[in-house]
Amino acid sequence: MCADLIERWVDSLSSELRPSRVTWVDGGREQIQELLRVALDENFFGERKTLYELRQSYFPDAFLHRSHPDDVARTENRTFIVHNNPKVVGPNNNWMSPDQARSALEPILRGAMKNRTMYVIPFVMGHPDSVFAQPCVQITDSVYVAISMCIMTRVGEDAIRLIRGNGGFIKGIHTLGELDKQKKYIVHFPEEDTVISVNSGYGGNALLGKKCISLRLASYKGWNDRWWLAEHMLIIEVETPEGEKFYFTAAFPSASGKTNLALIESALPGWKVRTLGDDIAWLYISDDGRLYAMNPEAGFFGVAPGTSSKTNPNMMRTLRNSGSDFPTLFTNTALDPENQIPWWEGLDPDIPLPKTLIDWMGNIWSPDTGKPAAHPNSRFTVSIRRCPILSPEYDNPRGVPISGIIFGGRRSDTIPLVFETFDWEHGVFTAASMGAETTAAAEGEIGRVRRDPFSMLPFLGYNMAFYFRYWLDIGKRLKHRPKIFFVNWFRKDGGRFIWPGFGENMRVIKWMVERINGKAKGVETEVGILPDPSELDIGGLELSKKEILKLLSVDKKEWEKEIKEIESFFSLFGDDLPGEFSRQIINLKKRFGIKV
Ligand code: GTP
Ligand code: SPV
Ligand code: MN
Repeated sequence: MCADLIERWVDSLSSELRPSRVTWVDGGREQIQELLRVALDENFFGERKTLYELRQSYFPDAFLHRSHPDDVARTENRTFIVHNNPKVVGPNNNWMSPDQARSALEPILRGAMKNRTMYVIPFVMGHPDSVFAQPCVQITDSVYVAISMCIMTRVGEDAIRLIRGNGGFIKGIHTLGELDKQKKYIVHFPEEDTVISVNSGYGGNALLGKKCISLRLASYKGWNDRWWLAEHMLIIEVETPEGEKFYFTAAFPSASGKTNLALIESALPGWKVRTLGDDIAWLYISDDGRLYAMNPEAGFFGVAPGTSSKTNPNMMRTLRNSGSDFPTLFTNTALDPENQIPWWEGLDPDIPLPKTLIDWMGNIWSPDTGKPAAHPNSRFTVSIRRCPILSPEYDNPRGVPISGIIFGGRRSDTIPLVFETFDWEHGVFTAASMGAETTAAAEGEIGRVRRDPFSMLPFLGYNMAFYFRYWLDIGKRLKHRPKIFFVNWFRKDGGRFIWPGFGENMRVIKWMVERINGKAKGVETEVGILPDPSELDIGGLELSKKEILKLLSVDKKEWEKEIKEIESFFSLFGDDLPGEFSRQIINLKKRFGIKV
């Protein structure tokens, strides 16, 4: 009956899209090998091959894909939410009416898969035996996307079983179309559990299980269901030298450190971290009154530049690990043609700059171009099963109980290295006020500070004011509320990062654990509770006293500017903004001695 359900849907799509073949993807080892063969033989828009085989002895099972040079990041201004009521969609999203969506998409979809294969991919987001388990089916005419979906999600039998039980599934329709930038649309229909994405083949635009389904549709669903949340968060397990375990989630905007913190190799002896997820967390209120978290994905789609054994040794181990059924794809990295291995800026010392180098577009690269050889948003797609520090709890259908939620973003100034908020309401308000510098993960200007509440601005499927209210409400319903922390690894002095970051971030996590178990007292400031400098374990770091004070400083002038920007952002939401936020703004101003 369920196969019928999918088949009927596939039939109706086939008559619209007109593929020459339909291939059902089961995610099995043999079929993936077949898909890889297809991709290695295929021309990508007549310009280059879809996939290049790399030297397997360095990165096992590794392949390189070059996307269209105009299609290298998420495209927020072509991303839409369709709803009858624009108010539900909110000023944080691009709204489309159902009619507009139909008339924009229908002409593009008609015959779009002519002379192409349509891949039908049934998959589950969330542990298949968990309360979350969302069965989905994506169709695509990109074999690269089909292989990527097998790495990033749980493809196959479980999905079919769940669809049979459920009688329905989330639908993803993806076609490369002509890769015409003007006709690129990533359109979400939260009321119909559907996403349609056309004219892009890249990352979050095309792997629909990721941002489209697991954040935009899922956040809407969670809000409607009133018991769960879909968040742009990593999940880690922290084990103290005494063997006590704490679970944290952390939300940083795109390309701002989630994958790195998720796989952190602790710089502190005796302190261990294990990974549960690096990008998306689904959270729910459990019967025991705690907030639990689960990673709905099954792979990492990580930023390559900057990744090395110096910064992220556990990711290098993951990429060099063998023994998974899934290949590893590198997208838009550079290539060392002599050794057939990928290369990116920051890979030194693992692989020093090779004598000759092909850039991410396939041209011979030379340093005097002044441009990076790998695209700044070049990425690897790798199964989470390859990760040597994967927590066994990743396979626990219950998820893990969260003790602390961390928020952060790139800020050269204003935001201290770490602080804890006074309580849940203050935490929600502060997360809602977050600003961060933009990165190469999305098209547009890079390095501009914009408000990115909860690091969800590009990913929330409904009105952000309603989301703020929902977060406040969740706090009221929790018996044991996680503590809410803020971090900033990116504060600068004279153009240089003050904090060493990466493995050393463990020192900050340690302080959080000591706030949770009551060992650290902290110091109250205008913005929250900061560590007393003596409470931060900085032994062995080359940081001057002046630098520590700078990292922990709260500057009134900088905050006056910050508060103005927060108020101006909040004004977008008018009366929909929770009343609690006006009180929080007044209190914040009062603590700074600013007139209210
Ligand atoms: P998305 O996959 O886009 O959601 O990104 P992400 O949040 O997982 O970011 P990721 O960990 O991939 O980091 C992005 C960039 O930030 C990389 O180039 C890292 O080298 C850099 N980065 C990560 N952590 C730190 C840190 O602690 N300090 C500094 N200075 N840079 C960091
Ligand atoms: C992000 O941009 O936050 C990513 C990459 O994780 S993408 O899948 O392209 O959204
Ligand atoms: Mn992300």
